Amino acid sequence: MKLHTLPPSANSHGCIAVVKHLKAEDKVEIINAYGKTRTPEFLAINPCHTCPTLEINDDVAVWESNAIMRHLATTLEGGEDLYPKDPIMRAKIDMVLDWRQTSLYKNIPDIAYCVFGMPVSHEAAKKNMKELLDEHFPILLDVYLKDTPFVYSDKPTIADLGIAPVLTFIKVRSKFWDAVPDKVKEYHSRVLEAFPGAKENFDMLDGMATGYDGEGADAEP
Ligand SMILES: N[C@@H](CCC(=O)N[C@@H](CS)C(=O)NCC(=O)O)C(=O)O
Repeated sequence: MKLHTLPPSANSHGCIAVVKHLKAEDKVEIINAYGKTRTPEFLAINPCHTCPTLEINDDVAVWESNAIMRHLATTLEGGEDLYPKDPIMRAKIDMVLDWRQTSLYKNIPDIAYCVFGMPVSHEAAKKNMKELLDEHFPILLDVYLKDTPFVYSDKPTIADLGIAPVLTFIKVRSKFWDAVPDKVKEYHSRVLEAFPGAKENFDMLDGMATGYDGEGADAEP
């Protein structure tokens, strides 16, 4: 299989971490697709032009990070650890991965995409941060992490790999990061530290986020 990634991108991080954690680099070639996602060759594989993209074979490719993490964890040896087969546990992990896409992530672009030189609304960023603080972090801490160090689990799963790398984006605005509850910060570190194989990728985004000094970098949340 071939995994097309953007190395500093949180959306690629979970998939890279799964491959490295399962020591499956001989079965999954990790490719840097920076600057290539709009080329005819890439669009022929994934018309949505997004990374991560997994080429399963010459005829089949899938995209969307959660779908890829699930496929890797169900097909690679040892993957059950990261995506347990128990149907109830799997339903919870799937629910949290959907929450990541539909509730958590939509608050990130206006907070952080200025780091990529993209236009953002600073007003929307404040509104998004308030939503994270008032609604989504309480759900994360008081529901998903209520009794366990990882999402519904004593061991990290792909649900944690969906969430934690995204949180790094908040560091683009240092005062926003200061406002993040300590327990969320501790969870963020706990997950990233559980996947040392992807440290290089996690650090790339962290460096970009903490190094940002453009407009909005010192805005109050
Ligand atoms: N919902 C998608 C988002 C993927 C996505 O937006 N990827 C961006 C980078 S963060 C990308 O590949 N952009 C390149 C392009 O659109 O050309 C996922 O979870 O995989």
